Amino acid sequence: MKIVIAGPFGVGKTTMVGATTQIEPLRTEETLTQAGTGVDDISGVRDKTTTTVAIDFGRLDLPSPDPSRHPGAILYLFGAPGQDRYRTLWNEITYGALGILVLADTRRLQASFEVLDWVETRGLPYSVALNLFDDSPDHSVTEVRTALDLDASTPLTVCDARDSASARHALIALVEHIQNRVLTS
Ligand SMILES: Nc1nc2c(ncn2[C@@H]2O[C@H](COP(=O)(O)OP(=O)(O)O)[C@@H](O)[C@H]2O)c(=O)[nH]1
Ligand SMILES: [Mg+2]
Repeated sequence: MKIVIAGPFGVGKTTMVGATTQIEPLRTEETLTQAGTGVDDISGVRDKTTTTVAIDFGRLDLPSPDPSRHPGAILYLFGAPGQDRYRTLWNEITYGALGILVLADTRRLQASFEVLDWVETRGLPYSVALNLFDDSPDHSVTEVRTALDLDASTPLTVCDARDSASARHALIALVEHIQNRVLTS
């Protein structure tokens, strides 16, 4: 399954691919420079020193806990670059994808709106994972669901993108959502 991990700049996409992949991840990080000043919105992520300029890529083998009900899946993970100026690339990256995991950050929920709007236009199954940071405001999942105007059927999980089990859990929620959509269509 090709899965795209989307979300605003600095939300933890590269971190999540790195935490879950079982192969050496492909990374395309470059140092943030003055050239991005006034172009890229780094508000709220001031400690960030590098940025993804093309894609992150990783692979995760997810054996089924119950093969009689669900087949297992091999996930090919494509992390998208976060900045708006890569929008054309976002369209390319989703080509052939079966689903999108949108990472969101409660410190900057607004930044996820635009990504979610774009994801809606792709018409692919998607789920949302809140990546918790140490200074994330304490909002309930229900409040976030309302703020992001998510459909009741859209999975919303909470994760720590640095933690492989937690990040994996967010990906499994998406895979199950995709499989359920296939089974019910
Ligand atoms: N505290 C905390 N920091 C995180 C978490 N996920 C990512 N980070 C840090 O946030 C920064 C931005 O993450 P990155 O994966 O590069 O974001 P991307 O722009 O979405 O690819 C990095 O310095 C990460 O180490 C998290 O769950 N908790
Ligand atoms: Mg990145």
